[in-house]
Amino acid sequence: MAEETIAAIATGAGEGGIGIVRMSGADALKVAERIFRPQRGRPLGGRRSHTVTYGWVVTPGGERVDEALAVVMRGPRSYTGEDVVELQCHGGQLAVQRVLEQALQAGARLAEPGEFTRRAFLNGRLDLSQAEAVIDLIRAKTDRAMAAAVSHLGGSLRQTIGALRERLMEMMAHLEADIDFPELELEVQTREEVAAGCAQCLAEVERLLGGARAGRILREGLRAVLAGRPNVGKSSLLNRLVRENRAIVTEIPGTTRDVIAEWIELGGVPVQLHDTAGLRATDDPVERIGVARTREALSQAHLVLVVIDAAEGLGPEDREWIAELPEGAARIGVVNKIDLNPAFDVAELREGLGGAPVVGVSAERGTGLQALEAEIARVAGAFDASEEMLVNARQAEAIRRAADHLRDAQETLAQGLGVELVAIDLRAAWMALGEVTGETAGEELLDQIFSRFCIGK
Ligand SMILES: Nc1nc2c(ncn2[C@@H]2O[C@H](COP(=O)(O)OP(=O)(O)O)[C@@H](O)[C@H]2O)c(=O)[nH]1
Ligand SMILES: [Mg+2]
Repeated sequence: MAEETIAAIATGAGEGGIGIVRMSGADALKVAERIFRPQRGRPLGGRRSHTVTYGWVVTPGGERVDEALAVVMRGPRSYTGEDVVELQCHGGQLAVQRVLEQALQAGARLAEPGEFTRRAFLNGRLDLSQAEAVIDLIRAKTDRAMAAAVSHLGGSLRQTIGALRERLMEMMAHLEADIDFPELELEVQTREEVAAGCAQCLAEVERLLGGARAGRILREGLRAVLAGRPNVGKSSLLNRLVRENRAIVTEIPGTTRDVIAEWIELGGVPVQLHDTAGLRATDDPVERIGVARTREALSQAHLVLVVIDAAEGLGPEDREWIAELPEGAARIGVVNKIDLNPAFDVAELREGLGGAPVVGVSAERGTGLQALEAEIARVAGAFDASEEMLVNARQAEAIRRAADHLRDAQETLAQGLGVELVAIDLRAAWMALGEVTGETAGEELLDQIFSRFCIGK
């Protein structure tokens, strides 16, 4: 069954130099021919692929709607793999809207969100990891997130997953031969080979999962929390780091009651910096809620900036809350108000923080801030991974299931159970990995993915 021809505005809303209306499908050229008059020469249907024609978009009555360039790209050498025509007209809201209306009247249907890319996927022009990279690229907010999307768009994840699945397929074929011809007594050798293969695949899969955390931080940002006793200068530090008077600073302890979050970018990684209420026991009901919120922010932190007042040093109350910090979070000791006590012994604090880096700063004078930023950037950089490894949450979930099945296979082998049981585990891993590239993705999953797209993409 031939797919309907779809049309949509492919450029963003608002005014621009040009606006593009895109059409794709078996009748794209026919529809375009009805609404586009070339200035001279043959009608669009007679033009060669990948050529540009100057002319006018017209109504059925021949009235001019807009001046335009028509780009003809015949399938399969087009984005969707189908015949595609793009009409590049003037970038006003009304101009593109009126051109689109002509296309819809001439027989095209309005495209659904992501429908062009979905067709590209269904026609084998892209795999699912590349299709997802299209939307990640459009939404990228930092250089690294963009580089990861470009890498996936180029097929890096497709290749990695493809190679893994091929390897699994080979191992399954070996096992099938054993199951079908047990009299050949190949089993001992096969078991060893499959065990080695499983270990290799698992190592590769775990490498990818290592990138999942980094990918998440790139997309969602590194959560860094300023914590410490009241009045040590947390709010002053936030204001310095975001270069703006965002948080209220006073000499009155307990000024900050709610958690304030601001974004900065360090080392290509978005960092969400949280200022918090000081950690202390208090009778003030509002401050108590603030302290509870601080603890909540701490429990979700990737990085805790442990702020100490240089004039006071590390007290017993500090040791208490530091001991309760979440295991997984990185730490940086920040000795503020170093202007008041330039002789502060930094080594003492480093010890109290289990060897974490410590920097001396003065939020008031602005000293030591570069060193602090460099330390934060270093922590952010620890979530560095090659771009190809920066898989998204959906991909990570499928890869994690593949890892589980591979571990099951290892277990089954170790227990000396039948090879047909090992084959079942390997097949399950192979299926799970296929969800990343889309070979084994169901309709529902595709709906879910492509509904995140914008119309016209
Ligand atoms: N001398 C000095 N005073 C500071 C410094 N940083 C902050 N302060 C002062 O310390 C007090 C508390 O600061 P604030 O940022 O509100 O602390 P917070 O309660 O931890 O958020 C204010 O009076 C600030 O002016 C610093 O580096 N040196
Ligand atoms: Mg404060």
